Amino acid sequence: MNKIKNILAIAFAIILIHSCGSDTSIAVDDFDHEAQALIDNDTLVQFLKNHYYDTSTDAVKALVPGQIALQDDEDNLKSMSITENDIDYTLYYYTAQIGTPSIDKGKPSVMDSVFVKYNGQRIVNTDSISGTFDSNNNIWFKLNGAIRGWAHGFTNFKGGDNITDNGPITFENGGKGVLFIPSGLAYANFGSGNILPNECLLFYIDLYDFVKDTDHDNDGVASIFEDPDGNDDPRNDDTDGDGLINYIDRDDDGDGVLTINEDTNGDGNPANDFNDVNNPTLPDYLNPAIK
Ligand SMILES: [Ca+2]
Ligand SMILES: [Ca+2]
Ligand SMILES: [Ca+2]
Ligand SMILES: [Ca+2]
Repeated sequence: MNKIKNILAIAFAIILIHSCGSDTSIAVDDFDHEAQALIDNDTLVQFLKNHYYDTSTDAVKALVPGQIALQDDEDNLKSMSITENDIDYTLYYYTAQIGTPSIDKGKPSVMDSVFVKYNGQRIVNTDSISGTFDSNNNIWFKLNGAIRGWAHGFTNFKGGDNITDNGPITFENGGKGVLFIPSGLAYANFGSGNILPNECLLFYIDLYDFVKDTDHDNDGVASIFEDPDGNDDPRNDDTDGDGLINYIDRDDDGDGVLTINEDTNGDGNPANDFNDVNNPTLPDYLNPAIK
């Protein structure tokens, strides 16, 4: 299983990969991201008032009499508050199906790898949608490498059942919906390809499958749990200060013993071994005093 996870972890990620950790980090430029977040939210709210979800074609369309605007569709349109780089964003998502798999693994975390179908479109002003700028079917993504709107958005859906039978890869009963993403959780003030700076995006998504508790470095601690500072973001934790973030560091405390081998009780989980009487709440794999 670990081998499979490792293969999935290196699956490539086309254009969605470059939102964070690059040289052009959002945090260091002098653009007013806070003001843009407010503008984006106004844009999205207006858009949601002007459009509805056509269940017969699974498409977002301009509002017509007799239909319920997305903004008023309380059963299916939800939002989530997300703070990134100290700025508060609101991500909206429409749930056509949460997912009803026969084997229920729950929902992916922001660090998991997902197998998806998607179709991305730009929200142009508040009243129109661009053509597709990017789409794909049957492709793996690492959510922590995708735009943040994806990482958070997919956590609201469940994977489906693989019913492939000597034919094309086929899934059923997976999550299906639409993400409405503010620019700050997408390509921000840089844009990308056909996406203009500060443009909000819409993604039709199908979540076919995901690797529950994806473990990028195969050290026995799932990436989502390699978060010792407890801020729900494993992308900022580097216990030994060696420049390798813990979730891709196989020796997290830099003591020369691989994390996977700091498993005294041998249960396959290095996170529940505590052998330092002077520091009984610090797991050995994060404690360089215990090798
Ligand atoms: Ca953290
Ligand atoms: Ca690690
Ligand atoms: Ca170690
Ligand atoms: Ca253990």
